[in-house]
Order: sequence, then C-alpha cells, then structure tokens
Amino acid sequence: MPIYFIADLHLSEGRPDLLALFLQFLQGRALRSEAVYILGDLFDFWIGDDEHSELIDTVAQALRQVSSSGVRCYFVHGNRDFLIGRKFAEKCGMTLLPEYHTLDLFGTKALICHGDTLCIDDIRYQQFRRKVHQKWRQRLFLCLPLSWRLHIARKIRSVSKQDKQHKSAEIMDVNPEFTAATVRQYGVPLLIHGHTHREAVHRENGWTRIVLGDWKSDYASILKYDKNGFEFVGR
Ligand code: LP5
Ligand code: MN
Repeated sequence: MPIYFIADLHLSEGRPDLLALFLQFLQGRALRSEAVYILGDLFDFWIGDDEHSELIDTVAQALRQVSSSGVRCYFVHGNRDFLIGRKFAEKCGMTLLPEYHTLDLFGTKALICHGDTLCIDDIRYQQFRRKVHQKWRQRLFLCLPLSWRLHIARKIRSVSKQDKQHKSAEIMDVNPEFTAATVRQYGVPLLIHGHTHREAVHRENGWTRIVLGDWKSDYASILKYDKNGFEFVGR
C-alpha cells in the first residue's frame, strides 16, 4: 500500500474548497494507504490547541477516522502551525515528528522536513523563526486570551505578506549549498519538503529533492510513494 506526503494546505474558515479537497483525500486515498505524512502548514495559522472551531473539529475528526482505521498519520510542524501540540495531535491520532526526520521508503532512505529551515538566505524570516521558536515566548503567547492571540497572528500574517512582496524568489527558496550539506549530513539519497509552494522534482548530483506544492482550489499536491517509486497524483 502507498505512503502519501502532503504539505501547505493552509486550511482556514474562509477556504471551504481546500477543506473539501482535504476531506476527499482523507476519505479516499488516505484510507487505502499505509501512512500519511503531513509536512507542515496544514492550517493557515495555529494559535493553540485550546482554540475550537467547526473547521478544527472537522479536520480532527476526519484525521481520527483515518488513524483509527490503522493508517499511520504523522505531522511535521510548518512555519504557520508550529504551535500544534500533543493535545491536538492526540485528538487526530497523529504522531508529531521532529524538524528533520528520516524514514525508509520501500528500501530508499528519505529525509523529510517542512522546508523553511533550508531557506537560510531569508534573514528576516530566520530571525523571526528563532524568536517564535523560543519556548518561553511560546509559553507566554499561549497564556494570552485567544482573542489577543488571534489578533497577533493576523498582524504577523499581514507583515509577512507585505514583506514577501519585497523578497526575491531566490531569497524565499532553499539555499542550494546548505540543502545539499544537510542531505549529505543525513546520508540519504532523497529529500522531501514543502514550504516553497512550487511542486517539483529536482535531480541533484547523486540525490533527489521532491518539493510538495501548496494546495489550490483545483489542485491538491499529493505525493504518492509505493514499491514502484513516486508520482504526484494530484486530483
Ligand atoms: O507563510 P508564508 O509562506 O506566507 O511566509 C513565510 C514567512 N512568514 C511566516 C509568518 C507566517 O506566515 C505567520 C505565522 C503565524 C503564527 C501564529 C502564531 C504566532 C505565535 C508566536 C509565538 C511566540 O512564517 C515569511 C517568509 C516566507 O515564508 C518564505 O520563506 O519570507 O517570513 C516573513 O515574512 C517574516 C518577516 O520577514 C518578518 C516577520 C516579522 C513579524 C513581526 C510582527 C510583529 C507583530 C506584533 C503584533 C503585536
Ligand atoms: Mn510554510
């Protein structure tokens, strides 16, 4: 049975089309798979496991149905939902994975990550990332009332959107040398990541980099891996 990889769905209340695509995937292909790996940015943003909404409940229930049918579900944090915690993961029956994780794909060793840590030329983002990944800042943030957290998250999203208009595509892409060095360090021939939103298969010098794309209303970037190799099955 295949293993699926997805990332960057950016689910939000305002995008029922993306939720519908995700539910279609979970109730179809995912149920006939061995494992599903979500490589971050499942949600547009996440402000704490204590937030409740129809969207969050629907996603949790649908993931729970898949995991309780025996399909292993894994989650790697993205830059927008790095605050997803054990409480939500347990509700979904998902296992939280570390920033970098290696796995065996039918005999091929692969490294998986969200992808943002490879974009080291985006200095402002990396500074921001270091700050919001500090445990004390996260604990403090999670103590704030939900309405404040929502306000802050929206503010950050709007600064981020503005900033991105002045950043080149190269700056927002992975740094090639750093990425190659990371892959070498793990000693694997395959890297799978998301974040840069451009679905692609890059054949590098002796190794392969598969990039998962972001989800659009008419296209779900879904990577299927089985004993015959990999393909984007989309929709
Ligand atoms: O997400 P995407 O693809 O649009 O852009 C990313 C980078 N942006 C981000 C920010 C996220 O979009 C939003 C995160 C919301 C988290 C909610 C919880 C907050 C918890 C805080 C816990 C302590 O990741 C973007 C990259 C881009 O990818 C490509 O790699 O360029 O990076 C930025 O735009 C970062 C900016 O350059 C710097 C941001 C500074 C924000 C300061 C806002 C201060 C607001 C204070 C409000 C009181
Ligand atoms: Mn991302």
